[in-house]
Formats: sequence, C-alpha cells, structure tokens
Amino acid sequence: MKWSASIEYAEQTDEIIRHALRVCQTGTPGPVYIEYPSHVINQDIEVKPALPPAAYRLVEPGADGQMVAKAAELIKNAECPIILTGHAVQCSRAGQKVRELAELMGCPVLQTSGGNAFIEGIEERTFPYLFAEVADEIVAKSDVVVAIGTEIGEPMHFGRGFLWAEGNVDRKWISIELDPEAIGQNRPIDVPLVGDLRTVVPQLSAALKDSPRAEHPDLKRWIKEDKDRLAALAKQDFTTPSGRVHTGQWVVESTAAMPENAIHVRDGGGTVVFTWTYLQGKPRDVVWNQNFGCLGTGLPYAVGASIADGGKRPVLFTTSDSAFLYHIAELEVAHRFNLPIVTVVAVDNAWGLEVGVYKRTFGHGNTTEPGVHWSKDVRFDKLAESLGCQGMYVEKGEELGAAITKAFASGKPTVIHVPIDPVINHGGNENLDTANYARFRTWYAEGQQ
Ligand SMILES: Cc1ncc(C[n+]2csc(CCOP(=O)(O)OP(=O)(O)O)c2C)c(N)n1
Ligand SMILES: [Mg+2]
Repeated sequence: MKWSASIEYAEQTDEIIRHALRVCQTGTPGPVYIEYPSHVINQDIEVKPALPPAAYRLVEPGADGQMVAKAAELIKNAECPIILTGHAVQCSRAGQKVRELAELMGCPVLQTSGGNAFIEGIEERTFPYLFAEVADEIVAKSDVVVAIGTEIGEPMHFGRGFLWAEGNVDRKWISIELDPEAIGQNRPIDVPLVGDLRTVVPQLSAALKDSPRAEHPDLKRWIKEDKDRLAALAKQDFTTPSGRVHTGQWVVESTAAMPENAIHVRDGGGTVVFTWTYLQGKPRDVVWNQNFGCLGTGLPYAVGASIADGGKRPVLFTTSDSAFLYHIAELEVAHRFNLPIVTVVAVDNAWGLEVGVYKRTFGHGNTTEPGVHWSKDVRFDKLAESLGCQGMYVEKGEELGAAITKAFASGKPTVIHVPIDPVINHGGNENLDTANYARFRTWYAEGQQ
C-alpha cells in the first residue's frame, strides 16, 4: 500500500478521499487503503459537490521544456535512435502517442520482457529485446535510446550489460517516466523527462514535428528478417520423442489462433520462456506478472481483465500446468460471469523449469527430483467441467488452433488440456531444446549461477 488512513470524523471523508486519489496517482500508480471505523459508517453528513480532479491534484503532468528540447536535439543528431517500451506504455494507454513518436523518429521499437504488448500500427517494427535476433543488431547500432515507461531493470541488463555492452556503448539515454524516483536507478540517464507518458511523449513529438527523421535504412530489412524468423519457427519440425506436443508448437498454434483484439494473459515457467521466442500473434494487451515472476497470477488476472473489459474482448490465457493449479477455483467465477476466457494448459506434469534446474545442478538421472513431478491422472478439462466450464482435451499440436477457434466461437469459458513433452519443455541435461534458454538465464546474476 502506498498510503493508509482511517476516517475518524465523518466530515473528513472528502479530504481523505482526495488525498488517497492524490497519492495513488502520483509517481508509480499504486493502491491506497482507507478504513471507516463503525461509528462513522452510519453518520449522515452534508456532502458538497466533488471537486474536479485538476482542482486538488496534479493532472497529466508534463516534462520540463528545456529537457524536452535537449532530448529532441539528441534524437535529431543521432544516427540510429531507437525506442524501448516498458509495461507502463500499455497500462497508461499511451500506445498511439508512442506510435506517432516512432514514426517521426523513423525508428524500430524494442520491447522489454514485461512490456510485450504491441502497439496498433507499428507491430511490424516492434521486436522483443533478447528474443528476436534483429534486436541484437538494433541495440548494437543504437546511439540514442528513448526508454518509455520502463525501469530499465534486470531483464534489460540494466541498459548496461550483455547486448548493451556491444557496439555504440556510449549511446545516450532519454528516460520518460512518471515517477521521478525511477530516473537513473539502474543506469545513468542523459535526459530525464518526468511526467505522464501521455503528456510527455506528445511533447517530444511536437519538438520533432518540423524535422521528422527519414526511416532508418535498415528498418525494412529488420522487419523482413524477423518475419522470416517467425515463419521458419512456425514451420519447424515439432516431432517429439514421446509423441506429446512440443512446447514451441503449443505456442505457435495457440498464438496464431489468438483473435486480433484478444487480451493475452500468460502464466507458467518453461512455456513463458518459449512464448518470448515463438509468439505468432501481436496482442495489444498482455497481462503477465513480470516482476518477481510470481506463478499463479494468470487466472485471477484473466478473470479481472475480462470483468474490467465488460466481457467484450476475447481473452486467451496460455498457462503451464502447475501455475494454473494455484487459483484454479477461480474458474467458478469465469463460469458464473460467463467470461469469454479460453485457457490453454501446457501439461508436462511437472514444475518444469525447476526440473531443468535440478538436472543442471545434479545431473540427468542422478536425482529423482522429489516433489517437482505429479500424477499423470490430473485432467484440467475435467476439473474445468466440474466448475461449470467447458473442457477440451487436445493431444495433437496441429489440432490445437482449430480447438481454440471453436472454443471462442462457443462463447463459453473453456479449458483445453494439452499434454506436452516434458523433456522438450524443461530441457535435457544441457537445456538444448528450450528456446533461447541461455539468454533467459542472463537475467539472473548475469547467468553466473
Ligand atoms: C509463486 C511462485 N513459486 C515458485 C516459483 C519458482 N518457479 C519458477 S518456474 C517454476 C515451475 C513452474 O512449473 P509450471 O507452472 O508447470 O511451468 P513449466 O515450467 O512446467 O512449464 C517454479 C516453481 C515462482 N516463480 N513463483
Ligand atoms: Mg509444468
């Protein structure tokens, strides 16, 4: 909680509510807590009309004008300026403003791993940092980075290590953030632009409007190379030794069948790692617990997102099995509200990512990995039916896309149980099969574990 208060006198109500709204929307937005003692709840008071927001708190704060001019100069004089988008771009609905800036800058957009929602209109020029090969070249060539709504945290190697240590290492950093405390926490910043993304990004665009940059000469090639990469991944040979579905195919089929306007919710271990590489859709809203990678949040997020949306947009929830089990009873809510959530469960009957760690630590076959495998008799489709939802069981990867389409068409909350190959999912001794696993590991202690 950012703040908490108790309303001891009924007449304080307005003042305390206003302060609560002020605090929760200042800096990084977050919840506040107010309690009413029982003697206040039943009191009658004269209530004056509510003040308009701008009369009692800062609304849509903008950045310092001199700083905006300095940032614009850096961008104008750069050879390869780029944009790095964090999760706040999606949360604050600043996407179309970022699109305008990206077009004026003629530049590619990199996504942080927590900010992988795509912005309508610039999907093609957007690449996931670390998981698209062209992103390596883009980072190395970049000489100015406009970081928008990101703390430039550990999965970004703090904007200092790994990929950032290649190429133009003296690149300049412009950081657009609502929270002044986020500026410069993880790396030095050349130009801080503090304010609401929805105000600051247009300020920067206005400063560049009269001299838009030509499209970067490599942009078309980057777009083509990434398209080719994704097409090749979709056509990969997905045969597995066990005959169970390959995790890569599980991602390809699920995300290719994702409706264009879907909200994509993610949860799990190995499957999330595969999703960064194999993702075929360009979802405009992605809900996933980046910070701390806390498992089990997916189903509550899916239910919450769908209720907040009024049940209008389809919700595709891709999850690993163990993560799904945490709060599986929330399926009852999905059923009771008849929410259009299609859950696709990748079932390896294990805490897969942890099994991989055991194997690397103790060697394949040298451990029974106690407590990380569970019975093959668990059936998520049947569990779903018992809670009022529709259940499906899909054993063949190539049949998964059609099943998802059918599930969305039915309008019913549905759970699709997909048995996936355990070795592919959590890797063999060397973790050779998990897509870009070595790169994912660089997040943790720079891969020194
Ligand atoms: C709440 C929580 N507990 C434990 C972990 C550590 N952890 C990371 S991945 C993982 C295994 C996840 O298993 P599953 O959801 O089945 O995904 P899989 O790797 O098998 O695809 C665990 C236990 C975590 N991230 N969050
Ligand atoms: Mg699992």
